Amino acid sequence: MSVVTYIGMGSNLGDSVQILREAAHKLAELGPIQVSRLYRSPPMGPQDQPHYYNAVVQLVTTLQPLDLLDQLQRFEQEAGRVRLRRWGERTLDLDVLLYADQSIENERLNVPHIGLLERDFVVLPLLDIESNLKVRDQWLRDLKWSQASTLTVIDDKHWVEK
Ligand code: A4P
Ligand code: MG
Repeated sequence: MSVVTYIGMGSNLGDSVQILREAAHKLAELGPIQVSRLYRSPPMGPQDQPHYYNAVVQLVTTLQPLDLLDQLQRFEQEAGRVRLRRWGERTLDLDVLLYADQSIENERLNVPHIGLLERDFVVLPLLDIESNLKVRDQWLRDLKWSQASTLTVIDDKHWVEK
């Protein structure tokens, strides 16, 4: 059975836009996708690292949660990801933000993704795709900073095809 999932994408090393574009193409091999606009955002965490490029992809897939995580981690490896420091720079970060309306807690996976509600670079792209999303009893569209944030829109929803 297919479920609707949302994947958060971030990159701040290498040719980030191209890396995110390739990641979206790989996600499209797992099922139908829709993409958010493309954003640039100041780093959360250590400030001595480049700005991030962020986007969200909605993926409809038959993969079970851990199988989906395996695929995301494979794509991260293929993008040459090296683990340097927590919240530090990376060529590609792919996070499972939402998996249907399920709550998942095990040693490999926490869904909804921890910190989702505090991160404008996750919430605003989610709202590009779906304006009716409720996470932990909170409507995303009602979050105060959902109108004004530190994000810059870099490109429209067609950035993956360019
Ligand atoms: N894991 C648990 N839950 C999940 C999930 N829902 N999705 C586990 C994906 N993975 C999940 O991840 C560490 C472990 O988390 C995985 O092995 C998986 O089993 P990681 O990607 O290797 O570690 P990380 O990403 O360095 O750590 P962390 O704490 O997850 O970092 P975040 O929270 O992803 O933050 N600033 C801006 N502006 N934009 C960004 O995108 N990203 C980060 C990374 C920091 N600052 C940023 C951005
Ligand atoms: Mg991650």
